[in-house]
Amino acid sequence: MAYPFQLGFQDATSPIMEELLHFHDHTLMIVFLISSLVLYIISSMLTTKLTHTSTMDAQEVETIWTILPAIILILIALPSLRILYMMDEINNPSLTVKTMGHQWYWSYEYTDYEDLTFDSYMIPTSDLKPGELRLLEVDNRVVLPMEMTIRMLISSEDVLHSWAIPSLGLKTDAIPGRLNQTTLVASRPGLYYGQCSEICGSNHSFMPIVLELVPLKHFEEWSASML
Ligand SMILES: [Cu+2]
Repeated sequence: MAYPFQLGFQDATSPIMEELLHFHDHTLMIVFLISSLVLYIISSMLTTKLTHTSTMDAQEVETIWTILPAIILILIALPSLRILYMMDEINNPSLTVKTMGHQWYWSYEYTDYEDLTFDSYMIPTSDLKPGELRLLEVDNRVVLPMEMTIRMLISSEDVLHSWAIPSLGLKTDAIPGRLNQTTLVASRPGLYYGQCSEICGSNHSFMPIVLELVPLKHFEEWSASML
């Protein structure tokens, strides 16, 4: 989860999020280089008289400052497309979990099991135990096996919501009448927090998401205890 005054992203928990972090750093590097160049040019234009004939009118330099930005754009677009297609891929999921957004809680359905469904409400601040996180803890966590491909199906029962887990690089809109799909792979166990990321109403801030990623053996024990 995020810590106070955090500026960057949360640590990556899925391979996709690692890719996204790399891409973010790569793009930001280009932005910094362009910004410093522009800043340098602005300051030199303000402090000098540009009277050199070969910079006032020159085909060569115009060719360069047309082609160079095009190359830079390609250098951003290609890795971006690569990650886009990686995120779209679903290879043979081991488990499917359907989540529905409601005003204002999430409900989960493990469709591979006969009757494994539950609602997940936020724990009110007055009921929190010491060490629990305000506005983030829920009464029923989504327990999932780690290191496995899980297919998340996301939809909504009333208004637009968005099911988001930053450390897994997931954010999928929950749209009434439409079933969205995303892949979830966690490379390590732990608790992962997220919040509804679509302004959905007055209690929008009070429908958090908590994933509990555990080894497969523990997941089996949990699912058996839930049936
Ligand atoms: Cu919502």
